[in-house]
Amino acid sequence: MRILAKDLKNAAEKGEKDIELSGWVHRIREMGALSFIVLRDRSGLVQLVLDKKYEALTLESVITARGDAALNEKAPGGAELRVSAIECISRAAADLPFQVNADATRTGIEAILDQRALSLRNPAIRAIFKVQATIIEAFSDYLRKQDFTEIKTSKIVGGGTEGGTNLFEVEYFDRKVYLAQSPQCYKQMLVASGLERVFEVAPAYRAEKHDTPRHLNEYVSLDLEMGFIESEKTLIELEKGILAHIFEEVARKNSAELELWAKTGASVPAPDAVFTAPVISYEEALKIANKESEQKKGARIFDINPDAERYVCEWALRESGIDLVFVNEFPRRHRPFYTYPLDAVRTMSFDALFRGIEITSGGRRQHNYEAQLEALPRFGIKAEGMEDYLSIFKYGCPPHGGFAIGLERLTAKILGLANVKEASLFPRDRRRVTP
Ligand code: AMO
Repeated sequence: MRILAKDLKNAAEKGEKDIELSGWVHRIREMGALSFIVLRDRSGLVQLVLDKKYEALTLESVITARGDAALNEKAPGGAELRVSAIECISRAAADLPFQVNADATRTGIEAILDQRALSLRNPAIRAIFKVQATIIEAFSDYLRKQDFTEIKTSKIVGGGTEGGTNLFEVEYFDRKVYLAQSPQCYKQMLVASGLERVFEVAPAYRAEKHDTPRHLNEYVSLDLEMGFIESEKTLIELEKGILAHIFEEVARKNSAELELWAKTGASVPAPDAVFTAPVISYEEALKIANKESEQKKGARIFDINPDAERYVCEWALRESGIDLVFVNEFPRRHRPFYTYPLDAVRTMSFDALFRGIEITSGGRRQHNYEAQLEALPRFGIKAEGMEDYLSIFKYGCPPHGGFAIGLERLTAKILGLANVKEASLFPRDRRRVTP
């Protein structure tokens, strides 16, 4: 009978015989005439005991072992397989360029990323993507239950949406197009199409030249957009519900994965605590950040920069017991052209800051055709080329808004990873386009 590593103890308790396990050779230890092999499959690690040396076996070879299950308190998982036959299905070359069974928290990021195909075999490194899968599933499920429709929009676009020059140019037959910085215009169009509530999980592209622990050139954006809202406050409440559900699901499904990153402080906040996260204005956030900064560095802060994000999160943790905080009412000069104004200076926009970093931006959008036309030049944008987008406002569009959560940032903060690149399967940075 073929079983998984995680089920061996149960099989041992039942005294099951002639069991088969298949997987990779994680570790080999020889003691006298006995060999102890740790086998790794998708469910975990188990110990195999052989009463002879298996000279030809190498680390990372793929094997099938048969034998009887037996309880053994000293073995990982509390059981072992007493092997009667072993078959090497795919022998790994002995010159492994990455030590798969090493402690991931002590392995350098460059080695991890250079050897991605092998580093993903490390249980802790692979665990990052189990947690990430739960985040995507919980985000999507929560929204489906709220009557949101999942969409997939094109990543090849005619122009930018988020401002700035961080666009990747692509040759498209005989003309230049760009990789989408976000699905912003499309998600708004789809709200106006009558879908009203949409979400998308897809890559977004930013030609950021700087290499920082918080930026990727390709990241996964958890986007949503909904019609008939009055202000960003509805969106903040929605995001609280989503985050609480994500944290609940990660705690429920991924306790083993969190355990593998215990050294870096992996944990999720209690779902209930999410609802107590403070909502403060941009002005208040700046005041808080400056108070902290004056005490610590003596430097003035003029914008919600990475230092300010950290300070405001530390404040939120002290004030409300959770290092999650929503900052709203950003000044118009700091937000993209599509943002809805609150007054002459402020907008109905917000960011979510979690454990010291911005994980979300969002807000209500301008849905008035004339007002949008008038605003464009102030952002240095020409209406020509934007006709498709602008027509949604011209021909009837409800008040609406939405936001986007950066998947890698949220994953990294849950697991205590120092760099978002660790939370991207095949990260793209200025130098790295392989594997
Ligand atoms: P923004 O540009 O702030 O907003 O992006 C939203 C969230 O995406 C993540 N993010 C990134 N993660 C890794 N590397 C990057 N280079 C990167 N850039 C952004 C962050 C950020 O908070 N259209 C709006 C969203 C909206 O209003 O709906 C937008 O894209 O977590």
